[in-house]
Amino acid sequence: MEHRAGYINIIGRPNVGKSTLLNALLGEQLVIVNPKAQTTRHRILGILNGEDHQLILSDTPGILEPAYKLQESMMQAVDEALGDADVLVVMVELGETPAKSAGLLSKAQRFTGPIVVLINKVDKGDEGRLNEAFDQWQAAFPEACVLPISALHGLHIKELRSKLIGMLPAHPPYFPKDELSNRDMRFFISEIIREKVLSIYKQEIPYSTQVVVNSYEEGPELVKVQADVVVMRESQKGIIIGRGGGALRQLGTEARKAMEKFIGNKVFLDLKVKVDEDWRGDDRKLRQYGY
Ligand SMILES: Nc1nc2c(ncn2[C@@H]2O[C@H](COP(=O)(O)OP(=O)(O)OP(=O)(O)O)[C@@H](O)[C@H]2O)c(=O)[nH]1
Ligand SMILES: [Mg+2]
Repeated sequence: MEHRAGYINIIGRPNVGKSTLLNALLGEQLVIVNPKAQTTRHRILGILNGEDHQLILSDTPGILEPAYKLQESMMQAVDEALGDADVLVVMVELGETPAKSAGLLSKAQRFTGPIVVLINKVDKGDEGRLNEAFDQWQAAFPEACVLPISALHGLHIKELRSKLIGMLPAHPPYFPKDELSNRDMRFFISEIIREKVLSIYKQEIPYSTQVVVNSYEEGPELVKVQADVVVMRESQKGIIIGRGGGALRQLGTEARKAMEKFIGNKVFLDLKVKVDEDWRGDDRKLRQYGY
């Protein structure tokens, strides 16, 4: 039996639904999803293993014009994904036009392998809008296969999964067949906390926050987690904590519940808030935080 394996790398503008798609294709909530843009900051692999195939999906940060060093690192993650893709998945959302997505186009059109263009969030529009979008994206990528989907509602996801498996080259597996990601539990735990920061706090706070998991100890009945919420300025620390500590308590409770769901065990979460001056603009600090 011939084995197929390869990298299917998903790129697109912020917030179009790349992480939602990764989860939908895997059939589990591996990576964080949020209505705010710039949720994903890293390239994260999700591995779908079958007897005769291994589909390695890459989630990537949304393509933007970088304004600070963290965003530069995010765009390096996108370039890396463009470099090793066997198949490139270009995700757009209904209403997005090629004319307005110059950054995405210039990156994707450099890719010489097979491309699948996904028009996501088709649940938000009617047939007329979809036909118009279909023609525009097919014209922008004449060689590509263009497919309408809804990652959130699972529309055409099964068909897409089969199609992607069929596009994989003959290759032995790249990873052990029981591996689901290139990231470890500490990473996903820190992402769960960051997702709650995105949903609880406003404006610049989520974009100035980094989460570090210092310890993760699995006991028989309880997992103990100690993590730092790192912000850029003293004033932001005050906002994270909130009046009487209320906001931090809410963050802790919501993050703990999400972790318990993810791990399938009870969690004791100890959260501390720290200031690291301008961490997102400093190469050395970014490297230290894993960017
Ligand atoms: N209506 C609708 N919403 C969707 C669909 N897919 C994703 N969304 C929503 O779009 C928002 C962004 O989804 P994400 O998966 O975080 O998007 P992303 O492209 O990974 O975003 P970044 O990581 O910020 O680049 C979330 O609120 C999702 O629930 C869809 O098919 N239909
Ligand atoms: Mg994402």
